[in-house]
Order: sequence, then structure tokens, then C-alpha cells
Amino acid sequence: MKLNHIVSFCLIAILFACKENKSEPKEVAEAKQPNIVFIITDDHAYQALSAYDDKLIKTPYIDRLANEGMLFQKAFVTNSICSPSRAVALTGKFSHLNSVRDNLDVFDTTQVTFPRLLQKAGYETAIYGKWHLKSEPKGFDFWEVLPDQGHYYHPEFLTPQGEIKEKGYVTDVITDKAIHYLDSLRTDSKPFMLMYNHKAPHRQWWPSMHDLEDFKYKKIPVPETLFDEYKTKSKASAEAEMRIADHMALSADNKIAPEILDKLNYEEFLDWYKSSYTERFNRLNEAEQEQWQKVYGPINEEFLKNSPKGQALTLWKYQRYMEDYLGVIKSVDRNVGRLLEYLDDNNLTENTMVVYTSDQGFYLGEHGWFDKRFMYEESFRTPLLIRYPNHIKAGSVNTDLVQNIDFASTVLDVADVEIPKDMQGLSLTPLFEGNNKDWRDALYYHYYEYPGIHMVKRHYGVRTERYKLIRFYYNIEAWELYDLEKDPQEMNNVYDNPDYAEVQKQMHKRLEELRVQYNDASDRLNQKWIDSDIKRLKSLGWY
Ligand code: SGN
Ligand code: CA
Repeated sequence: MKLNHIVSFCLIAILFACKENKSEPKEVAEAKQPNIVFIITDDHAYQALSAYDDKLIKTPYIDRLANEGMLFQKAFVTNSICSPSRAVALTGKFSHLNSVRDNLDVFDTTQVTFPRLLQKAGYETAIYGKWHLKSEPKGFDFWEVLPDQGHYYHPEFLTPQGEIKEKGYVTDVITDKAIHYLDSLRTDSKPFMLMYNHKAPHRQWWPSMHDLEDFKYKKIPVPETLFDEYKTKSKASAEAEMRIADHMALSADNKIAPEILDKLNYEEFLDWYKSSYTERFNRLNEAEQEQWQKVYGPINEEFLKNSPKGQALTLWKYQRYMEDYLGVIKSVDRNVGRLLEYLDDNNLTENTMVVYTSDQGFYLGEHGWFDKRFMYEESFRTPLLIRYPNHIKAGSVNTDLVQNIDFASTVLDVADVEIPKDMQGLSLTPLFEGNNKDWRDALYYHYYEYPGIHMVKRHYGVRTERYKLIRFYYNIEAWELYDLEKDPQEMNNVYDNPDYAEVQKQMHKRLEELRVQYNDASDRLNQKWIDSDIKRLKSLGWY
């Protein structure tokens, strides 16, 4: 297969060679635009990706991209939550300029996006899997996306022809669709850009039938900060509703049947979680329900017998959380492996840039949390692995400060398409070659979804190589400063420590400069603007 591809490629190369420079056909051949596969998973913590850290799980297939390409050690997002991150990736603009500040905003599809520009430049574009931007995808020749968050089992998809329901496990189904596109829908004469976006490993972490048992009863190492009391932090941490101990659901998240919880008089943080568990369980077919019960039945019985409380319950919940979260990642890894193998088998590996990233990082018990949103490292950072044969040396590692704002410029640069002046990111291509001259020295961040689920307060900040300054605002006024070299776990807020007076001053200055540079104008922090924004969130039914 793909003989057509090779033939048309040669024809184009010959045509160009005749027209422009007969003596240099090789140069012309190299100028052919590469294919691009862009993989965005949902909530994949770098702590659970073995190219970064193998203490929790081995992900050999995703790791291939680092072994054969580049691993970015300091990749970050601009606003650690799903829809905003996706809008940033598509537009190359910060949330305040791209129409999506939180998960409730609707993406304005009249904007310039990198898929649109690629399409104009002769690429064929496609997206399969998670979209989560409310409006219909634009700029894609082919698309089938999950409605909203989508479901793990037998998922529905939105397509140009309307909604369809598929059989199977979501990560397998999305991969089947992506491979089907590559195999039988793609036009051989055009380069392609495929967005292959997973729902996994998003909450509520329902593993595939193949991986139900994998991590069960395996003792998972407990993070040192699981019982963090936020002693030096502002109230923003204590008031966030994302602690494993208090806000993780025994039913929906930990898969204890509601009737058992009722028997034990365990109360959920929100009663809704019980019906959510039942609704998801009922999506499984009979055979799956049976298989599920074989694994989760004994876990439920044991829970009924031991009914853990206090710290023991938190540790039990953490263990259960990790068993399912890691199980869900197993399937992502296997499926990414399938896609990479397809590229290998069809002679596509060489001329395709593959990017693997997540919409943000995630807490795996650090500071007692699950979820994301905060500017602390675990959720501010995100995995980023890029393989681009002949342009990136296999096994290279980059430690510069990069951000999802850079994705659009990078893809356009690689495709040799002009980067619009108002895109705010930088192309990563110089870093591919190890050239970090004049690279940025600081990152800007701004999170808005408050009031909202998990109640993480509005904040913005700056991170340099060594320090991080954060301001929480609206119904709180608090600054935090961290020395990441001395305190990588961010346990010690040194904002008021006189030893850091000069650092504090410098960081304030850098923060203001970035706000100007990225045009996050100060009127967005005035009370009138904030009040109307809060009104918008409340009118959409959130708190
Ligand atoms: C759901 C989850 C939340 C999560 C948001 C946003 N609850 O509401 O825990 O923060 O999605 O996630 S759930 O019990 O319904 O899964 S995001 O990745 O889309 O931003
Ligand atoms: Ca997410």
C-alpha cells in the first residue's frame, strides 16, 4: 500500500526539479512537507509516563517517542484545564485572547487555528477523539469527536453526519478510527495532519476489560505530601475541593457500589457520584458486567468487611485511585503503540512528526489531591515527547521552558507555513537542533474557573528556571513564592521571608512584563470585569 504516495511524491519532486533547479533534486525532495500526528491525552500526569519516571508504570510504547526523538523535561501549560488548553494548542494564543478561559466557554471557530492554516497550505487534516470545545470542529477534512467528555464504554461520537454510537472501549475505538483514516480515507497526494486525541486517562478512570486486573493489589508508592496541611500556603489550597480524602468519590471514583456505601453510612461529597457510578456501570454489556464483578466484587466485599476510616481510608482511596488510573493508561500506551506500528508498517515513520502531550498534568496524591488547575508543578507541567526523524536526534532531552502556547507555531514552522504575527508562542524547531539561544527565561500562567467544580481560586503567575510567583485573587488576596531549587515540592511559601525580598521584587517585575508582553491587560483584573465574569459562570449553573 501507499505506492501511490511514493509515486506522486517522486512526480512532484521531479516537476519541481525541472522547474527550479535541475541539479538539486535531493533538496527539493527534502522540502516536501512532513506529515504530522498530534496526540493529546487527557489528564496524563508525567509521573505516570516511564520516559519521565518509571516508579508507577511502564509505558514502553509512548517511551518510543522519547527514545527515537526528544523528551521535554520542562513543558508546561498556560491554564491547567481541558477546554482552555485545547484552545491554546489550536490558536497559539493565551486564554484571554482565544475565547476559552474555562470549560464553560464556547470556542469561537472563526478564529485562525493551525489546522485551518495547514489546510490552506495543502494539508489534509483530521481529528478523532476528544475535542471538548462545544462548537463543531472547523478546519478538519475529517472528524469524529466525543460529545463533551465522552464515555469509556461504547462511546457516542459526533460526526459531520450526526451522532453515532460505537461498540467497544473508547481508547481502542479512537485508535481504530485514526488507523482507518490513515489506511483508507487519506489522500495519498497530500501531506496529512492527524489529531489523535484520547479521553483517557480522565476521571472516572474506567479501565479496559484487558487491564482490569493489572494493578489490583499492587502496592503503589505513596507520595510524601499526601497528608499535606498547606501550612505555609494561602487558603486557596485548603479551600480547593479536590482532596482524595474528602472529595474523591468512593462510588464513582473508587467503584464501591452505592448500596454498600449506604449499608456503611458512608456519605459522598456529592450525592450525584452514586448515580454517576450506576449510570456508567449500566453502559457495560452483560458479559462485561460479569467480568467487572469478578474483579471489583471482591474489592467491594473487602471494603464492606474492613470499612476503613481516617488516614487508613485516605490511603485505601489513593491505592484504589492509582489502580484504575494506571490501568486506563495501559490501554493508552498499547494503542499509541498500535498507531506507531501502523506508521512503521506503511513507510510513514520517516516523514512524520509525532507529538505526544496531555492537556495538562495531574495530581497523583501530591498535596493530597487528584485533578489539576493549580499552578503548582504537577498540574502546570505536562508531558511532551516529539519524534521527528532526521530533524531530532534520537534519545535527546530538552530542559528549556516550553509551553503549549508553542504548539501551533511549531507545527506551522515544521510544515513551512508562515506563522501569523499574533500567535503568541515560539516555534520549538531551534530546540530540536539543540539551539536555545535567546530562548525565553519565564512562563506566564492564568487560571479562571472559579467558582466552579473543585473550587480552585482564580490565579496567575510567573515561573522562571528557579522561582515561581503566584497571585490568588477575587475572594482572596494572596501571594505565594517558591524556590524550586531548594523546595521542588513547593511546601514552603517564602513570599514573606526577608531573605527573598530581592527575588520577590524581581519576580513581581517579571510578572508585570509578561502581562504586558502577552497582552493580559490589567483591566481584566479590575472588579467590574471579574464580577461580570463570575456572573457568566453562575448563569451557566455553576455554584
Ligand atoms: C469532570 C470531572 C472533574 C474534572 C472536570 C474537568 N468530574 O467534571 O473532576 O475536573 O471534568 O476536567 S467527573 O466526576 O464528572 O469526572 S477536564 O479535563 O475536562 O478539564
Ligand atoms: Ca484534562
